[in-house]
Amino acid sequence: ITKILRQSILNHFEGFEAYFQPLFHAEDNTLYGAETLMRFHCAELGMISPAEFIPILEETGLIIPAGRWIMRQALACGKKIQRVIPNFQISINVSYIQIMKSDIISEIAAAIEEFEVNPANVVIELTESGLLESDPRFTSLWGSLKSEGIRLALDDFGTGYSNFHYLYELKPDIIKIDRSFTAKALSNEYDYNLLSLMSDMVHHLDLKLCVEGIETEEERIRLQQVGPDYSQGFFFGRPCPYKQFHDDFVAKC
Ligand code: G
Ligand code: G
Ligand code: MN
Ligand code: NA
Repeated sequence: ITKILRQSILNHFEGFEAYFQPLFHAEDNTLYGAETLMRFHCAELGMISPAEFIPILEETGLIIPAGRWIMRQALACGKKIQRVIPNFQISINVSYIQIMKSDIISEIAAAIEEFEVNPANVVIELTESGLLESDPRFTSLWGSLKSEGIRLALDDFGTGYSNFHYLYELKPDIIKIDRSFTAKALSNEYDYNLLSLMSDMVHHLDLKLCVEGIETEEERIRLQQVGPDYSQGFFFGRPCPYKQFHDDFVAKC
C-alpha cells in the first residue's frame, strides 16, 4: 500500500480526494463551515480508510506532499464557498508530525495569501495523538499560525493524557470534544455531567466548543443542553465530495 500511495502522489494525486463534512452553529443549526477530510480510492483495493493510510503517509513522509495538496484543495474550495457565504469557516486537519517535519505552517500562510482567503475564516485542527510533550519549536510554529489570525482547534479533546497541559501551552480557540464522549453522554448521568463540565470550562476560558459524532436527533437534543457552539456528525451530514457538499449545503443557504 505504501507503494500504491507513493505512485498515486507521483501521478498527480490520482485517487486522492478532498471530502467536506458540514459544521453547524449549535444554537440555530445554520451552516458554519466544513471540515476537510482526506480520502483515498485505490483502483485495486477500493476505498482505503484514513485511519489506515494517514499513519502510513506520516511514517513515510508522504504526508508532506499529501498535506500540502489537501490544504490547497481546502482553501480553493473554501474560497469558492466564501463567495456565496462570506463567513464560511474552512477547517483543515494538521498533525503534529506534519508541523514538525514539513514547512506546512509557512505554506498555509502563503496559500492563504495566494487564494485571497481571510485568515479569520480558516481553522487548523490539531489532532492530539502524536503530540507527546511540550516542544518549544512546536509551540512557536503553532503560535505563528495564531499571529496570522488563523483560528486553532484542538481535535479529539479528552482522549489523550495531558489535555490541560495543551490548554496551557497551545491556547487554542476551539475545543473539539472527541466523539466518544457524545455517545457516552446519553448513556449515563456521570458522563453527561462530565461533558457538561467540560463545556463550562471551555466557556470560562472564552473558547468555543464543538461536539462531534452526533448521529441521531436524540443525541442532538441532549447535547444541545450542554451548550456547544458548533456541532458536527452524521445526523447533520456525512463527509462528501465538494460538488455534493455544494449542492446539499451551500446551495440551500
Ligand atoms: O475521515 P475519517 O474520520 O475517517 O478520518 C480518520 C482520521 O484521519 C481522523 O482522525 C482525521 O484526523 C484523520 N485525517 C483525515 N483527513 C486528514 C488530513 O487531511 N490530514 C490529517 N493530518 N489527518 C487527516
Ligand atoms: O479525528 P477527526 O475528528 O478529525 O475525525 C473526523 C472523522 O470522524 C471523519 O473521518 C468522519 O468520517 C468521522 N465522523 C464525523 N462525524 C461522525 C459521526 O457522527 N459518527 C461517526 N462514527 N464518525 C463521524
Ligand atoms: Mn478533525
Ligand atoms: Na475528533
